[in-house]
Amino acid sequence: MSEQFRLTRRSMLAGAAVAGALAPVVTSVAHAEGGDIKTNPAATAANIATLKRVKVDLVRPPFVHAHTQKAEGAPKVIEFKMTIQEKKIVVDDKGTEVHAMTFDGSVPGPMMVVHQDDYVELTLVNPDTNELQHNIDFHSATGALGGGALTVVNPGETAVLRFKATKAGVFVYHCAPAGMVPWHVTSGMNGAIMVLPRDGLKDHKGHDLVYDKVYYVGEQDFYVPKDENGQFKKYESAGEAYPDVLEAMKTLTPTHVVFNGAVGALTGENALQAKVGDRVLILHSQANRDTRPHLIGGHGDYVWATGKFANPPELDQETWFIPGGAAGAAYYTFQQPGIYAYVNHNLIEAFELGAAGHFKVTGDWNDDLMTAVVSPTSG
Ligand SMILES: [Cu+2]
Repeated sequence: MSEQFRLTRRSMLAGAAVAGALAPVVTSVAHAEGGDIKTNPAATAANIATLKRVKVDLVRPPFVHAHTQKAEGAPKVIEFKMTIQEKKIVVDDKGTEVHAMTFDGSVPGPMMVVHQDDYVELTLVNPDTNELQHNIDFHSATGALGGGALTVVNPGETAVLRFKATKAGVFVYHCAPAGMVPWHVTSGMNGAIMVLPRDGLKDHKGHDLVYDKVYYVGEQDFYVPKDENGQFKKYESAGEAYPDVLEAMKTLTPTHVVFNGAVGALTGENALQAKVGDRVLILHSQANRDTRPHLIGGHGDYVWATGKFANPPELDQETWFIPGGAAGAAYYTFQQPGIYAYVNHNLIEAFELGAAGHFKVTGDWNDDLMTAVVSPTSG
């Protein structure tokens, strides 16, 4: 058994994990320990040393850390740190539990923002209190499985990855350890990075699109095993749950499809806030499964459904399609006050499985846009 398949220093999960690790899908992960990748740090060190460094503290979604929309000055090295947390979370109001795997403790992991041609330098910490091996694959990065091959960290290990953000857009990142990729991703271990064009976002005519607010919605499908009575099962650990979760995953039928880690995580008191006139950028990722965001009573004025800013945005969208493994961006100026539902417009997933959030918008009502000419009246 090669070193790359060593899941954990703890033995508990060895049986299940090794079985998974031998799946043919991972045969391309020959570089998982970085062993046969030849890097040449000297070639780039001199260049990197001249660049300004900026340390960014990540924040919990749906919020996004402070950033400038246009880059200031030359490309920089943007330093991030994420600590992997394996933790039990409750994913609905019935107390259903998932042994989640998370970047920095949240599902999804935090949104990172840089500008095109900046260098992302991530310190990835896997504390020795964790049970599992993890890594990170950035869809925005080039080479080495998106960095997955260079960041395999066992409990107690830390890795530092640096990559150049050459392409502008919103991109998924996710954990992808050999043999366990879908388990880790559907256990919550995914997030997104936004690489802004250095000159900021533009509309279809090349004019600036400045946003007043940005929110990050991470959509997550969970596969919680059920017992013979149809009740969701509880487990002592991720390892104990693994065989049943694997069978539930293979049905391709999620038991929960949620925004930001749980049913109702973005509703009620946690609704996303805006005012009439606010220009809001909604970033939406789905690391595993297709989705189709829709703002009920609003629109996507400018939408990059697949999230890549070198393409002109589509205008005036009602619903947009984000394929699994991608992140999209929608820009909307709110016109009316009220509560808006923001949903996956597979309405079964929205209303029965959880894929819905709320925007709470304050301001004055515009009768010209809509008015109740005759309120519902009997007779
Ligand atoms: Cu992981």
